[in-house]
Amino acid sequence: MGEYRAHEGELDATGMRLAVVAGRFNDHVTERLVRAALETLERLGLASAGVPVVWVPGAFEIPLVAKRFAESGEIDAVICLGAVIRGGTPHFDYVAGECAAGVARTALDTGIPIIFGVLTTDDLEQALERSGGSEGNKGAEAAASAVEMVELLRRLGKGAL
Ligand code: INI
Repeated sequence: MGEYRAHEGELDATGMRLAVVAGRFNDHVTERLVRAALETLERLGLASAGVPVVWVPGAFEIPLVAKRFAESGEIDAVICLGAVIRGGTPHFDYVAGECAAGVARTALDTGIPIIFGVLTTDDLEQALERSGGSEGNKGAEAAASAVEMVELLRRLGKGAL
């Protein structure tokens, strides 16, 4: 392959206005995601004291609050954190599907990065693995994705292409 021009956002959160929306359902998991997200933001230069964390009943409610933040004009990106665990209930597909669709739609409708840090797993064990266990922490990844996207969009907005 020949030369090409790559564009990637940098991981410096200094001065960014970020918000977290977290689902209380399965909060023993989502609490671990929230903590990892805030720790990551601290590491990337943003004091967690300045990052609002809004708890909603469950993943289904996340998009509505994310939309409120995105439309406020005061937030650069929203980090959505939740845990939808199948556990043999058909409810899973509705909750997980609507949450993902709502998050995606809100990002496209508002132009603000709405990051999908919502675990969708078959069981609790998988959820624990992905919230600080053997598979890392989706909350930390989501926080880094938010910072990267804010920086990337800023750069593209300045005509970097
Ligand atoms: N919400 C979740 O965040 N995770 C789940 O696993 C879950 N399950 O399995 O039902 C869940 N349901 C609640 C849902 O998000 C709403 O809060 C509820 O339906 C009220 O609208």
